[in-house]
Parts: sequence; C-alpha cells; structure tokens
Amino acid sequence: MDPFPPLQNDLLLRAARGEDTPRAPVWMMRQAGRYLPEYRALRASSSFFEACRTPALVAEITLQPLERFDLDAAIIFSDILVVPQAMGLEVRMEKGIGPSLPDPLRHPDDLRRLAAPDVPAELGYVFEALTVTRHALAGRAPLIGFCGAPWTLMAYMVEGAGSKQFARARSWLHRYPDASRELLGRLAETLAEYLVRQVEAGAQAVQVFDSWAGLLGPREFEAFALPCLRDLAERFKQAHPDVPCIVFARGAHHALQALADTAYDVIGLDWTMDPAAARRQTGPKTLQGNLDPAALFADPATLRAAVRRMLEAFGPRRHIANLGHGMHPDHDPARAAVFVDAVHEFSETLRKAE
Ligand code: 1CP
Repeated sequence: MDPFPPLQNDLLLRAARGEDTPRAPVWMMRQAGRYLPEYRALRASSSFFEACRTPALVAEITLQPLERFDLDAAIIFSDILVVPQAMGLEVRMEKGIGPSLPDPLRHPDDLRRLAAPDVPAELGYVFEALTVTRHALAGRAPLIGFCGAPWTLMAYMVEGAGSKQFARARSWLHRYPDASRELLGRLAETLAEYLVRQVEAGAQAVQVFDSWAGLLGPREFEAFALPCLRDLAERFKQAHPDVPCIVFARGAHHALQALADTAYDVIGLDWTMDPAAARRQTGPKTLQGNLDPAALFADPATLRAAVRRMLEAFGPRRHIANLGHGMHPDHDPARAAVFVDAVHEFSETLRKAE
C-alpha cells in the first residue's frame, strides 16, 4: 500500500507521460531560494548544507513557493553538489558566491581519492528529507527529485568552483580522455542509484540538470556527456519505468534530437531554444520550459504577453511550462506570481480555443 497521502494534482505526471491535460502544468526551476524573504529568514540561522541535512527545514523550504504560488510541482530543496560530497570531496557554499571545492581533482591519480559511496548511508539525509517533504505536501502536487548530470558534476569537481568557461574541466576531456570517461562512468552509476532511491523515498518524478552541457562542442558532448546521460536514464528506467524522468541540458542546441532518442520522458529547453524547432527535433517527447528568467523583470503586462507567446510556441499539448533556467536572487516574488497565473489563464484559453 502507498504510505503517502493521495495525489490531488497529477497534471505534471500526466503531461510528462504525453497524456492530455486541461492546461499546461507549471513550476519554476530554483523556485525555492534567495528571492523569497521567507527563505532568507530560515537560512539566516543555518549554513546551506546544514539546511540540506535537516529534513524538517528541507520540507519547509520546499513548500515555501507552493504557499505563495499556484504551482503544479514541488522540487526538493537540496543541491547537485551533495553527490561529490558523498564521494569524499569537500564542498563549501560561499555566501553570495556559490560552491567552492578547496581540493578539486587535478590529475587522473586523484580519482583514487574518490569513494564509490554507500548511497543510502552517505545520502540518507536526502532520502529522509524526501519522505518528510512528501508527507508535508499532503498530495497537493508531485514532488520532484533531482541530480546533476555527470558532466556538470565533473565540471565542478575538476574546476573547484563555478566558472564562466570551466576551461580546466574542459581541458580534462582532451588531456585525459580515459580518466574523464572513467570519472563520468562512475558518476553515472552513483547518480542512477541516487535517483532510484529518491523515488523509493518519495520522489514522484526526477530531473537531471546538465547545466553546463552548452560549454561542450557537439563532438565532445556526443563523446563524453551523452553516453553517461543515456546510461543514467536507462539504469533509472530499469528500476522505475513509470516514473517521469526530465533532462535539462542547458545550451545543448545540437543535442535535442539525440536526447529525444534516449529514455528521458521530457526534454527541458533553455530560453535560447526555439520551441517549434525543438518540436521538430524531438518528435513526440514532452518539452519543458522555457521563458527567459529575465522576462520576470518586465512590467506585468509585458511579462504576460511573453508567457502567452511562449505557450503558443509550444502548442497546447505535451508541454510543462517553466522558465528557461532558474529564478534569480533579485527577482520579485510578485512577478513569479504573474508568470504562474498567466500560464494558468492562457493555457486554459488556448486549450478551449482548439
Ligand atoms: O527550488 C529549487 O530548485 C531548489 C533546489 C536546488 C536545485 C535544483 C538548489 C538549491 N540547487 C539546485 C541545482 C543546482 N545547483 C544546479 C543546477 C541548476 C542550475 O543550473 O541552476 C547547479 C549548477 C547548482 C550549483 C549551485 N549551487 C550554484 C550555481 C553556481 C554556479 O556555478 O553558477 C549555486 C549558487 C548553488 C547554491 C544554491 N543551491 C540551491 C540554492 C537555493 C542555492 C543558493 C544558496 C544560498 O541560499 O545561499
């Protein structure tokens, strides 16, 4: 028997499976975070990773955006870098800067420092947080679990911090192709187990963030990033064939068709991608996205017009409305409400006009 409260809003799950829905479901990447004053208030008393390790806090932060906006999904509050931590690398979150790894991978010999983690032991706090959050959600909307893609995690593990170009990480693919493949393969294996167990703990859909996919040329993406992304989805689907799996490969214009040929159910688009062109490349797959987060700085009428254009470009079916990347810390929460409400309103009108 399902130990969790019954789900009252399954729009996202149905859209992800390609089923018809009365309107497009909507959520926002980074919907929990620093643009919300109630998030900043909670974070004032604990560090970022302490908050991630405290299930009651995770549940509260995850639900904060759902208290304000009419969202069709919650995404668990955590970070992609908890996996490198579990493999033995120190990761700090520097206030106002972002992640930093004081002792990154410098040479293939450093791979020996990486543990094949005991996932339930090292990441048990994430699973516990998912279970607590799923109960706290009380079936209001599905709970999304997530991980970073192997390439995006490798980028931080080699570079040691966020970066515009990740030149050091990219150079590994050329200097140490075998070690790079080994690292990516080990990450894919750990990440697959991590996602599978997230579902067992309460996640109802999962998303893989390949935020730095766009830094790779088509050849490097195909040779390094794509095989492990594909492997990750196949391993996940073997365990949970019916649980929707979303891939967001930011900037990977050239890869949309190849991604559509993998086991992912949903392809996320960033705001530089054209929905109509993406439809032609991805066939029957459900698409997610892709309003430019910067559009939330426009006045409400301009923002609403942009939302309407986006919905028209995707068409009325097989679409999960979202931003083309995450919320900014300086976004006004009131504009997020305009975005969400405009999706509801225009999406229903478009459906009825059919
Ligand atoms: O609502 C949510 O989405 C919250 C959960 C969440 C997710 C899905 C957080 C909380 N982080 C992430 C994913 C994540 N983390 C990605 C992939 C998505 C993306 O591209 O934005 C990446 C690249 C990271 C790494 C990371 N963690 C960054 C980016 C740094 C860079 O190199 O540009 C930052 C700033 C963080 C910290 C972080 N993670 C999450 C929050 C709310 C924050 C801010 C920390 C704070 O409160 O000070």
